[in-house]
Amino acid sequence: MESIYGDHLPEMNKVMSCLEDSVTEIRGQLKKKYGSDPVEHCLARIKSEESMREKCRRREIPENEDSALNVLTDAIGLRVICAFVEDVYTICDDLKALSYAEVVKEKDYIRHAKPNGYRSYHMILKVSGGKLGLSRDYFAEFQLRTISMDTWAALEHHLKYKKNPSGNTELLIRELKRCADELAATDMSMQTLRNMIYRDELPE
Ligand code: 0O2
Repeated sequence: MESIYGDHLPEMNKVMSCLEDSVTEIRGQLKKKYGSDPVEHCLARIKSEESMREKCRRREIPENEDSALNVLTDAIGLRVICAFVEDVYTICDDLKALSYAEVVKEKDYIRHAKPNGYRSYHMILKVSGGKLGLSRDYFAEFQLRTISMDTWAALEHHLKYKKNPSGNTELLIRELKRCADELAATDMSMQTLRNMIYRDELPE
């Protein structure tokens, strides 16, 4: 079967590498400026053929190249895991300043957590093909979050796909939300501690 991405996979990989390089450069600059790396780790992936087709079906849109590259915007995805909450916003600002991409959508699920407790900062970038010598523009999704937010999202993702034999779904949802809120409170405390320690060195 032909790829849902047509013959664009090589260019998509180039866009992904370019964005990864930009994150590395931003990290380097911030490390030089403030003495510590604000990013714990960064993961990048092209959404698998199977996941992309599944998402098209879920959205009830055609399983084709147009849907994968023009309608859905997360074929190229990067997840940046930061040490502290304020680092997320610092990295976001630097990504917004990239010369070859523009932000077309942002969702601040940190200040406005999803009802289930999910927290993360989502940003869709439109990467200019013209500026990178490519045949077209590409969308890429950034998910930026702290270690705690990432831990919760990973565990919730596991549980979401598990059958709940207890039948007590409401309790499960409530407990997941409670864990998310406790982790968020811990993130706030850790941020306060860091601000006390690095009072004179952090960005305003
Ligand atoms: P996958 O397989 O992880 O990629 P939109 O139409 O853009 O407003 P969309 O695409 O749902 O709606 O965007 P949103 O809300 O920004 O979420 C996009 C991605 O964030 C999801 O991708 C998940 O990866 C992650 N995410 C959002 N909500 C949750 C949540 O409650 N729990 C966890 N663990 N992850 C979440 P996909 O395509 O749904 O899945």
